[in-house]
Amino acid sequence: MLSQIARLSATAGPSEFSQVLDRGISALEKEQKHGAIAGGTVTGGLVEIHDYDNLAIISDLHGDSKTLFRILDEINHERFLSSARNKMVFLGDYVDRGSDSIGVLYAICHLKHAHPDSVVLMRGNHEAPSEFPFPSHDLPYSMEDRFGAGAKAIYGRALALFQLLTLATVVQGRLLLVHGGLPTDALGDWRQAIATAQKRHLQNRMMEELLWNDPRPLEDEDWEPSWRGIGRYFGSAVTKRWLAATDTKVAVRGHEPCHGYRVDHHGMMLTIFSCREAYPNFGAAYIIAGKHDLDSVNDADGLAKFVKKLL
Ligand SMILES: [Mn+2]
Repeated sequence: MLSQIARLSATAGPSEFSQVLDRGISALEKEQKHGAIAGGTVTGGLVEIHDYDNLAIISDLHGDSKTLFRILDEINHERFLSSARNKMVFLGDYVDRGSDSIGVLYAICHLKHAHPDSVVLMRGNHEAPSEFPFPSHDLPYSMEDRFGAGAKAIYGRALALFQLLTLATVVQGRLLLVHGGLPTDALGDWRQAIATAQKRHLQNRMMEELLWNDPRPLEDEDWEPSWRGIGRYFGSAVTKRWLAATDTKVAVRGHEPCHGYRVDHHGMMLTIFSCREAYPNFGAAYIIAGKHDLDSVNDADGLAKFVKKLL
């Protein structure tokens, strides 16, 4: 059965879609102002979750609303999100490549507005500031296609939404969540660095590396240039430093298609990917686990037990 959000998103016209975007924006502005969601803190681009019952992690969607709606269905999202003690974290890359970026944007804004304390929306490199190069940013064209003359204003609202998205999420004592990877520059005050990365993205590399980096099996150096032409490939020493600084056990990220999930950096890093429309040769998966289960997770292989692959 098609969920209610699926039906609403498929029929939304320009004014209804703008309204949903604006509701997502105001929910994000509110939590920035309060500096908090239930059981956690919000400091600029950083969300820290201290107190929760269950955690779901959904990774790159790339306009694949069909897979998103299947995942939401499997999680029984209405029930899951009705408790502010349950957290659903999205790792970013909502748009581009798939056929329904608009449906995915509609869904995440709708969910954030309806359940502001339960939903964390992170930023992917496809939601980066416009100063960064987009290799394949087709969102403006899909908007023009669907909304005609109103598309330009709506795209402007989407860019305003992107600026408010979270850059890193720490699940206390356990997980460090980012979209791309871990920054390679010397780690000073990491909270401050992430919190201000949006404001300072033209002055330092923090935002670029969080959104674009990829883990690689480098043992003799911290990083090497990325084939993406932006961001860096980083080695396990970088991951080890970040886990120690943030007092977490596993780093979780998306950004690269894989067969459900992939483990790197001697079990310190888990990659997860949640769409398949634009990547038919890979698998889609998500994570769902109770706090009790997560409290006993000490590495990526332990976390992988809670990866659910879509059949
Ligand atoms: Mn990405």
